[in-house]
Amino acid sequence: MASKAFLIAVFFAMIAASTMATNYMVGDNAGWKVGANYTEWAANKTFYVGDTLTFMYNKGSHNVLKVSGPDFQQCLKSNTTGLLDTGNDVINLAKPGKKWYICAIADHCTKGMKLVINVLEAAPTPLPPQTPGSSRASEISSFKSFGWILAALAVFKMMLA
Ligand SMILES: *[C@@H]1O[C@H](CO)[C@@H](O)[C@H](O)[C@H]1NC(C)=O
Ligand SMILES: *[C@@H]1O[C@H](CO)[C@@H](O)[C@H](O)[C@H]1NC(C)=O
Ligand SMILES: *[C@@H]1O[C@H](CO)[C@@H](O)[C@H](O)[C@H]1NC(C)=O
Ligand SMILES: [Cu+2]
Repeated sequence: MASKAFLIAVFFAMIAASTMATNYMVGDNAGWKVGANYTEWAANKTFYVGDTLTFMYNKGSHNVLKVSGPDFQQCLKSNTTGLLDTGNDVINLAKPGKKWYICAIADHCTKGMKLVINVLEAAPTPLPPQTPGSSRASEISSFKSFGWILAALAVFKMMLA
């Protein structure tokens, strides 16, 4: 039955959408380099466990070092364990909390090659862009929840049939 297949497709599409991870290109088109502002880049982004960061740069010109908060403040390279230097470094944000990354080459860190982000526990169901102060967001939210319940009921009924 076509409608059954359609409902199954809708159901799994909703699951996929709600668990979709985001891959962030650090610096967007600028990539990982001296002269970009990574505080500004990270400013209005929300990172969740399961998202990934990709650092793109010319191999040999830069690298990526995960550091502690104090080392980050002072651009210290006291622990170079886990240094990444492929030029296309993908980091999986596996745990929540603050993460600090710097470039460990020359004085690049003090010149601004440093990124701090805060990773949150779980990604919520994505919502369309909202206008602050409007009640539309909660309407959409309850509409989506209703859709979820309908989809779940439909699949449950099929499983019984
Ligand atoms: C980077 O951007 C942040 C936030 O917009 C700003 O406060 C800071 O001064 C900028 N840093 C540089 C080096 O321009
Ligand atoms: C972040 O969002 C605030 C509030 O909407 C805005 O004023 C600010 O310019 C944004 N910053 C960046 C770097 O996009
Ligand atoms: C050095 O860094 C590695 C990887 O980030 C970490 O596992 C290790 O605990 C650190 N060592 C010290 C002494 O901080
Ligand atoms: Cu560098």
